[in-house]
Amino acid sequence: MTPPDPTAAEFHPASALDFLPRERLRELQLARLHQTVARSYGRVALTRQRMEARGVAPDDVRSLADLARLPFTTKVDLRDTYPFGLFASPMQEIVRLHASSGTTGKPIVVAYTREDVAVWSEVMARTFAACGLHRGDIVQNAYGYGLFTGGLGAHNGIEELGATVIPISGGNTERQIMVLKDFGVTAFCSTPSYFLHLIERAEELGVDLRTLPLRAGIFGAEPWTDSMRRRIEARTALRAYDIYGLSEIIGPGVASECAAQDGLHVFEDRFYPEIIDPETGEVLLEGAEGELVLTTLSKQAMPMVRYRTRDITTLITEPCPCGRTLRRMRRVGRRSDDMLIIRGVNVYPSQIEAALLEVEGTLPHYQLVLDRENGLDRLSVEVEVTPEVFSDEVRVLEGLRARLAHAIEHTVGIRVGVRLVEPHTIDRSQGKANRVVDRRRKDP
Ligand code: DLL
Repeated sequence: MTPPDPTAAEFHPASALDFLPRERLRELQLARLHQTVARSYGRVALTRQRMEARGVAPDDVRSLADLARLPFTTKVDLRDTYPFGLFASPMQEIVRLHASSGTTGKPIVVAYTREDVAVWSEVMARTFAACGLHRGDIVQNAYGYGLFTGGLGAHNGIEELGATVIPISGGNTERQIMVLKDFGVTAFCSTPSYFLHLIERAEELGVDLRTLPLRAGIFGAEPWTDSMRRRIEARTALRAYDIYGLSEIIGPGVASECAAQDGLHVFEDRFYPEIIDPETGEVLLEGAEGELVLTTLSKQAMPMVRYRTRDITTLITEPCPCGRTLRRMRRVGRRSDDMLIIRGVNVYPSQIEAALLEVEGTLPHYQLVLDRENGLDRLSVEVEVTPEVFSDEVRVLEGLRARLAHAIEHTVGIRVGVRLVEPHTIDRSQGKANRVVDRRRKDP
């Protein structure tokens, strides 16, 4: 692969930051880290209390390694200080609020100053540029607009890049397909699960996506697998890129794949990544798998020091063929809190997805159903089959079911029940897919 020329006309100027020499990048990181820690210490009561309790002051941070001396911030801290307790700017300087709906109770509220919005647009422009987009591209943005950061985050980035944005938001799949066909769309943004749903609907309507100019899919906001990517790419003419981010840090725009499609470059000049042992909180050696911890390096309204994402990944330090000097992270397949323990074995939804996709004849629409029987957790997998397979004989279906059960057992190490269901029985989400249905009644 020839590294792109950052001075080329179609390149967004901010992308030059992706190619800084590592030494220069480290200087920038350290200078910005000082500012962030001082700002958070000076303006956020929780940070000050925690740092004082540990006996560290902002001046004690002299190198990037000193970051490890600072306390973590967690989702619980955001809940406890709901709604505005971690803001470091007065409301007069805050131009935008977003919120992420937690699974329980109150959402988490995040804030942006005008400068924060500009940085967000910049990292999103770099994201799209890394995925090969430029001026002249027509981008259909089907991430949800609203309190979710996906819609507006991508929107600003597409405009910043100078490409054309179609702010269609999520849902109304038939209208999405009409716009895709009629507007000459070259790139599509949504969750991967929603795009799969769109592919399926297009096939039912007799629209062949392969004949359209659509050449890139910018997918993220939920875990997906390489097998899912291959399925998407095989049924369209596009290349599917993975992008990663979270509201607490900025929204989308934390990390992005590039043409190599092999790990996501972290925009390290804006967000400093560490990998820790989720049990002990210790920083792990380079190349080890663990929980991703992020420190924002230029956020004004809500600086985050050592935020524990719960996302499990690995940092890749080897140079990337694309020429970017930014380190990469492996795609996030699981979170430390989405593990199910079934008969003593740890099971992650993404492992089940990978196993299902090894077998032909299913649609990658699936759900894990948790039940409790005689005090024991039981997991079964409901998976939709393709319309062609569904109309086959019982014997064929039984063969498929057995192959799926075998593939899952091979991957996760335990036998789980597999139920084949008709096409369209599993709920389609416009945004993040809900993979786990918990039907366990609390034991009396
Ligand atoms: O999902 C921001 C986003 C929007 C990212 C659009 C990418 C595209 P939240 O709603 O706060 O923010 O959810 C963040 O989603 O901690 C991960 O667990 C998960 N997640 C996000 N991107 C990916 C990805 C947005 N590419 C949480 N792969 C994160 C796996 C992802 N998980």
